[in-house]
Amino acid sequence: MVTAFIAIGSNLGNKSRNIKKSIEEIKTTKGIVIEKVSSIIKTKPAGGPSQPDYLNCVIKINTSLSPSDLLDELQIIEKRLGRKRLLRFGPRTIDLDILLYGDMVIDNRRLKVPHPRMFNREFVLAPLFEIEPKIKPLIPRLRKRLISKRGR
Ligand code: ROI
Repeated sequence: MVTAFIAIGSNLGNKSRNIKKSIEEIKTTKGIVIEKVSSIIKTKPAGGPSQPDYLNCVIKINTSLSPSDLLDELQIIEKRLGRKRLLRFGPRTIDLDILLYGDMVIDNRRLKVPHPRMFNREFVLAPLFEIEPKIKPLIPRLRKRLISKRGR
């Protein structure tokens, strides 16, 4: 079993229900056990086109799924909840991002872990630190490892 962290965001439709529904779906996925769920926080959209405010949250899971199988499952849940990929960085019904997967550094076309944009996103870091305060001092190291792996 590997500990992983997932960021959840929604800014279309019934945002609170979308987030709760996604957590229910994750909970019933084989190979995933939810350990912790952060508060759901209201946040201003960071980047992208003008769009509604978000609700964001982070969950901690234990999983027996590989990173790519975990990504598959999360994308199936996004589709089931009605996500359509319209615009990059545009508004979305539900967004499920893998932030961390154990201490693995992954950099392929489908998946980058640690999530390369998590480090300067308060809407990710605040709920992450709420449920996993001990991760806070590790953040600069995580970021450096990702950068050295990607060779820039
Ligand atoms: N901004 C906030 N506040 N929350 C998000 O989940 C979020 N997701 C995104 C972009 C458009 C970058 N901005 C966001 O993908």
